[in-house]
Amino acid sequence: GHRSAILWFTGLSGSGKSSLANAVNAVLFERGLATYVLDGDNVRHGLCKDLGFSDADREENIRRIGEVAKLFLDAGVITLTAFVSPFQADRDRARALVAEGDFIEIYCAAELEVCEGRDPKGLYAKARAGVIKDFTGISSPYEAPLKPELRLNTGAMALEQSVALVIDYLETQGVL
Ligand code: GGZ
Repeated sequence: GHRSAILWFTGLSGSGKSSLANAVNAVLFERGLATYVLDGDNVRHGLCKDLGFSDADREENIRRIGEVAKLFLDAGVITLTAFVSPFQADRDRARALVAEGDFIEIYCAAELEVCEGRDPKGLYAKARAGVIKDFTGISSPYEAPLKPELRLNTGAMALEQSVALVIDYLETQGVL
């Protein structure tokens, strides 16, 4: 059968969250499902444009995203979120908004060295130089998920392999 769910991707900047969420989204779209990707591009420029990257602002960012994802879930949309979401407590609060099984935490577990090596936007270099403060992995913590539904080494695996593992998981859980 088909059912709605929240696919919550978490990981460092450059870990491949957005790429993976968008690639999974493309597969679901091909299957004719109602889906939506929430990411920094459509959330931090609008709903959360008043927020920065202090711990408190990240907490509020994730709180709002969790509430929006819950609304999309209620509307029957498979919702994919791609945010660093570095704090376990904030992810747990988002999880607690919905029924057990509807929240699928997917840890994009690329090593810091790999993410920093990619540095497509030069943000790690700026963080190392102290130009950007409170940068996750450099000057702000990342709490690795304790019990994610899926842990993918997105630093080593090909994108298509990660996509296949997510799709397989959704099939075993009856989402697809
Ligand atoms: C982490 C930052 C920061 C700081 C700007 N720390 O690779 P990106 O660019 O596209 O993804 C990062 C994004 C993180 O925003 P989130 O809303 O996902 O963060 S959180 O869940 O913690 O609220 C990065 C960019 O914004 N960025 N400054 N200081 N990432």
